[in-house]
Amino acid sequence: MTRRFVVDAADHAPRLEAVRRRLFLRNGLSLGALGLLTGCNLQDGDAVDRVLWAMSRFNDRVQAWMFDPNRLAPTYPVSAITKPFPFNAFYAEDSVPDIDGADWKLEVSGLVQDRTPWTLQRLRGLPQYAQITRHICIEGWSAIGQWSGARLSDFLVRIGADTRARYVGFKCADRYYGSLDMATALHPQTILAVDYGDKPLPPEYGFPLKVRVPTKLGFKNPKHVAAVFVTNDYPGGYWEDQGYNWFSGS
Ligand SMILES: Nc1nc2c(c(=O)[nH]1)N[C@H]1C(S)=C(S)[C@@H](COP(=O)(O)O)O[C@H]1N2
Ligand SMILES: [Mo]
Repeated sequence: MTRRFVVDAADHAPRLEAVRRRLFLRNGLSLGALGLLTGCNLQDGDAVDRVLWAMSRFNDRVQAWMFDPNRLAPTYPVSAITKPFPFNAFYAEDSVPDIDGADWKLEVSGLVQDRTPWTLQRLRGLPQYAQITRHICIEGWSAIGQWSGARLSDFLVRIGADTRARYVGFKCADRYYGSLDMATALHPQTILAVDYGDKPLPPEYGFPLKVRVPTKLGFKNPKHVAAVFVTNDYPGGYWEDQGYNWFSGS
């Protein structure tokens, strides 16, 4: 794969080689090591960009194939929880969406049997799981928090999702969007978090619903989720479409 890539792009070979090495470093890092990484954007020319995008998509497929659905992200004791937990979004904290939980509904679409929207109360009626896990942001910080909610896998079964489909996508109230491969969506630690600590998720951390995916980097954890859909068409994501690797996890 690597050799063919260099031959095809002979004109750009030296430069591509350097960028390739950088990309491999980024994608080859473990979640732990990624904590040390600061965000770097791919700022090269069009040709280089296209090859990099193709490679990043290729890496997604290899990583998904290597993903072990039984491997769990580390969990921590209550004493390890980071206080205060950091806020992060593509906007400042005073622009956090103001959502009324009473008339909020989670929309459901795509390859599912039952598209009835879900109320918060109904989501809370599914078996709830509490997890203390580490959130790792690609911008170079990490923090430990406790999130609780239903397993996304239980929810997918309840809506009659086609779990042979490739992706589960999410749309958020703040124009953010994202997606997971089906194996990660079905992972036992992937939850529809409605509580932070022992209280409902506060607005800044994603009220009323954050998809908490401890096997993935922070940007793969959409907050203020408004809609979920099941699809075979690659849905991308807010940061993924700007160059971050889609799989971004372990
Ligand atoms: N809706 C929405 N979800 C989002 C984001 C965002 O801007 N909007 N930012 C992502 C990123 S990059 C991070 S690190 C985490 C931050 O979550 P926190 O505020 O709970 O720390 O949310 C992720 N999910
Ligand atoms: Mo992030």
